[in-house]
Amino acid sequence: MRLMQPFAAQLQFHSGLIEPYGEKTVRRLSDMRGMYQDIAAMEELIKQGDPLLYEVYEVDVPHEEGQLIYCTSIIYPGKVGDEYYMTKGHFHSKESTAEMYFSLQGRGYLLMQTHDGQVSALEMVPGTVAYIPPFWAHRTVNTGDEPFIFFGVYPGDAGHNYGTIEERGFAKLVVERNGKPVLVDNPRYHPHPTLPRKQERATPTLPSPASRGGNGGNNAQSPREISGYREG
Ligand code: S6P
Ligand code: ZN
Repeated sequence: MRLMQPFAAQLQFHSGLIEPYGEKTVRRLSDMRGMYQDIAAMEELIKQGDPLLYEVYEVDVPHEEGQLIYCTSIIYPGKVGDEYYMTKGHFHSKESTAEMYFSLQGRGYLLMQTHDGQVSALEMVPGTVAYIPPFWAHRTVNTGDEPFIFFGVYPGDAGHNYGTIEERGFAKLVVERNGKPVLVDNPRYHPHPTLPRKQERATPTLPSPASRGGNGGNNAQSPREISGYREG
């Protein structure tokens, strides 16, 4: 690994812009074909102008072991049918790598799941610092009416595996019911075929009381810091 010089970037909390950035990813609805339930609503929105769903600004750091990649994600408000705008979602290619998300603006949910069927949904509001442990796929959802902006940092050699989520989907969807976000089962979810399934449980609504003690012995959550549920 070559010796790098220390550097800093400037992050605007209100817009999510981080400068200088090395790469900007832009995802429109047409990049998300197959990921929303209401295909007719999706095709109609694409026809009407193909809305911008989210952008990611990534600082220029080598994608190699030992480095830390950092970036901001900006998910715009909106829905496709009754499903909120969301990211594609991915596992890290090197699944033993973790990630942290620091929520800056707006509100939303961080959906996570493992290959063996465990599911987690954490509410994200400004100030929430969420930890995505190794082996958890992750997707973020904007459930508010303003941009949902968060800062993320992850190992340089993590890489991104989108294919598994493209094929199998997420076990849970975040949809609007009576003006509120609710977590429901994804009827089109294809569980991993070779792994034993967790027993099905009733799907709670969001937000629900925080579940405790299921995060590997970390008891540091206060009632204000976390709202969501975890299955498995
Ligand atoms: C990268 C990290 C985020 C996402 C971004 C967009 O490991 O989790 O920067 O890349 O939020 O989501 P996605 O699923 O399209 O990469
Ligand atoms: Zn990630």
